[in-house]
Amino acid sequence: MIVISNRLPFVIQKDDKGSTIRKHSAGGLVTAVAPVVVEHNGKWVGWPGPDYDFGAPLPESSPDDTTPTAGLKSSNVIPVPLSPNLYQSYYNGCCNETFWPLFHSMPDRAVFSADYWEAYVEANLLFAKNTIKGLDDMCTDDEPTLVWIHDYHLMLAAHAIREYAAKKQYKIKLGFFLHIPFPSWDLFRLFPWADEILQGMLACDLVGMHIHDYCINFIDCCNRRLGTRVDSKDMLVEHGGRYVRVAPLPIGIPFSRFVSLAKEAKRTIPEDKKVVLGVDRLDYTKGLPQRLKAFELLLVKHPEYIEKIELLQIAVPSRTDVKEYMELKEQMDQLVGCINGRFSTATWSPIRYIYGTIGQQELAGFYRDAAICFVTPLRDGMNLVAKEFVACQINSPPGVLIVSPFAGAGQNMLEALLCNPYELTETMDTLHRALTMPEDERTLRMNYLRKREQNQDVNFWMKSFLKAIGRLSEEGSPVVLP
Ligand code: ADQ
Repeated sequence: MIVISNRLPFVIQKDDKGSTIRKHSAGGLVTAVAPVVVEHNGKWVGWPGPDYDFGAPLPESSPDDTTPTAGLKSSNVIPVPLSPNLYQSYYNGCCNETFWPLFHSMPDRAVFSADYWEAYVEANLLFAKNTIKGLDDMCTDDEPTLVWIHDYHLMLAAHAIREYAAKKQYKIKLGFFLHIPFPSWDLFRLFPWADEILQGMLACDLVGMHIHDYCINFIDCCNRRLGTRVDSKDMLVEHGGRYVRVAPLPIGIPFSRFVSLAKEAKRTIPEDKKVVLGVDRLDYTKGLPQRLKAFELLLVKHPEYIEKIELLQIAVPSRTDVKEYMELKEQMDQLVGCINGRFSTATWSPIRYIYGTIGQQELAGFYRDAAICFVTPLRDGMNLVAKEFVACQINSPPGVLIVSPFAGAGQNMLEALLCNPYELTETMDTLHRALTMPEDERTLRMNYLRKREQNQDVNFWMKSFLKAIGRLSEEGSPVVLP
């Protein structure tokens, strides 16, 4: 198995003494996929971070490393060299300023630049070339090698890998998973190089996305832009004499790890306090200003909550060198200041705002002790925070999850309360409903939510992906399209 992602599962950094070390990247993807790469002696291809000097030996994991990447030897890792200029135009430019807003249905924020696109093509080719090095080491005559490409950073990488494997007669299976939404045809067609993107993704055998709607959008775009024959019922696209399977494969979280963390975490919120919790990267897709405004409206319309509840918003700094993100930071600082200035009393402030990363143990404590988790993105591929919250709800009676229908999580966490974050009154009313929900209803809803996340955790997701791509090879003969 070869996994390709924009970043390696750890960042290579210099410590105080100038030695190169690995800094583990936490996250469900790494937790689930790294052990499989280790078990099968596979490889992980990705950018190692700006501190790594190319050609220098890669650091091995330290003997006391207990993270999921500890078993990845340097021979299992292929770092992709990207110059600072290339990284700027490919990552900050094309990925963050073009694809991120466009795929989140915010075309007004998207920058369409030929220079960014050129950098994207070049970077994808570099990822492909480095993957090819791994193929030479790994491909045998027996089992096909699985090449698993992750996310919108690498939508063009598959084509060159497929061509090379065909030339060398290597048996491979190419899978792609998109972690963000796939937009509708009306939006996707705005991208000037849309054909190349679709063809790049169709160079795979399997294209996985979080939910059915994104898959249907993708299939529709293939049909309307490329004129390919598609079967929307069986989710197949015919391309270059092959059939590409498109599958909804909703990602899960390491459920039992979050339960253990929640069991061990210290109390974070006093028992007599009701906290509404928000945890997000500081990103304009997460609907943070709307969330603060809905909370403000609640205090106006329901003054009985004054001095009784608190909104605890934890926001991780993200993409801090992109202009839109700097502006959002300023907007949040102002809003928090205004609302706190307006409602604070001598002993209480309505909003506690943490701008920073917190450790997973402490985070699990907040998830466990909060009365409500307030997840209101304007658009979100899935949203793991909603899932982590329910995993950590081990206290009785439990809290309430509110989630936006515009997140993938809103489509399959059916027992959560849904609210449209664009509509402040509806959001405020939903918050009020959650704060006054009877205990038995909270328990019933939370039990269902927790059961589903426990059954469909991140390992389930990974196995589902592997099964879906394996099924293709079992079928062998092409499927007849209507
Ligand atoms: P993200 O946009 O990063 O992921 P999300 O799914 O919410 O969004 O994951 C955020 C992660 O960061 C969570 O695991 C959370 O615990 C962590 N986190 C958030 N705030 C934190 C803080 N202050 N301190 C520490 N940790 C914090 C993309 C897509 C999503 C999709 C995922 C996975 O945008 O839609 O769900 O990939 O496919």
